[in-house]
Amino acid sequence: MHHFTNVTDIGPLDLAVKEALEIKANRFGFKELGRDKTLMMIFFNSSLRTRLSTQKAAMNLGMNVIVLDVNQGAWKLETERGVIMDGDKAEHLLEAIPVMGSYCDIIGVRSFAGLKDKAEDYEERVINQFIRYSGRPVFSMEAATRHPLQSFADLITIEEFKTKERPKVVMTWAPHPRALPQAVPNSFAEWMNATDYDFVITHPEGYELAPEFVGKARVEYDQRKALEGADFVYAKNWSAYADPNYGKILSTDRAWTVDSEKMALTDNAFFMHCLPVRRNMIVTDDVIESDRSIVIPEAANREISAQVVIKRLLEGLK
Ligand code: AN0
Ligand code: CP
Repeated sequence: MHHFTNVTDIGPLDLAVKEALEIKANRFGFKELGRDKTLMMIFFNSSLRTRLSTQKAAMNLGMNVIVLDVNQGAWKLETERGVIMDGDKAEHLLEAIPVMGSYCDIIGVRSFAGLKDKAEDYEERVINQFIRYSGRPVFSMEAATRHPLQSFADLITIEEFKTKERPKVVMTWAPHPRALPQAVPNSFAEWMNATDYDFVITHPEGYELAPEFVGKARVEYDQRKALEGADFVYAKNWSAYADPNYGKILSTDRAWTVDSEKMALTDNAFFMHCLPVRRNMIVTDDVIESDRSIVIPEAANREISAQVVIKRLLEGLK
């Protein structure tokens, strides 16, 4: 594997999950692979899980790790070409990227959507510039349109907890006070569509995701109907994708919050969320604290998904 930004980079999902479960049972079995190799993690946005789990995964593989928070201590970076740099930005991304590449063997990048210019976000300008100019294998730690390490961890978690061959997985929009990217739901849909699960998306009118991510999923506007018989409930907020409302909040209706009455419509479903989650906006305290909530093992699997990806990138270096 040379780069990891979406589901197609990982190849057959059954093999990826098999490798993940092997690594989970033997995390330190590949310590020689990363010896004297350096992972550089570049954060343009905040993180708890991605930062910690990815660093842990790299350490399991024997790597050295450097973390840079671009907005804390580095020079402010210009990302547009042709700009006369007489403002507050001291350095251009086009110099910063190859310099960063010169100090490491693999680069992880987190760069969220700006939610102002749809074309710019959906072109994935920042991570694509890292791929083009760093000279290193690059993986996404959540880019503008996808969060594949999260979706891979979600898939591993569903495979571990499912009791039916073909579970019903329902991704439901839920309210949130700030405008959030579509990366997590886009990516989750992309990975679920690559399985043979019964996959349903439910959201209020106006929150339709990009058709290339919705794919073959069933879209149901009635949340209660969507939840009937679900085996997994995957809650997430996202801002509008469709024009002219790109990046906007159209609703904060707490009638969409996942509560115990909604969970009672399911087939005793497991509750999932990528975290961080706002309680009593996205999900009530009792649901997230219930014995059907698997948000903690889901987050723990981020170490495993990251380790599979970094291992494969290390193998690709040879
Ligand atoms: C981010 C998002 O929704 O994309 C990161 C989730 C992993 N969430 C927030 O900014 C709250
Ligand atoms: N789920 C996730 O990516 O969390 P962080 O934003 O804390 O990394």
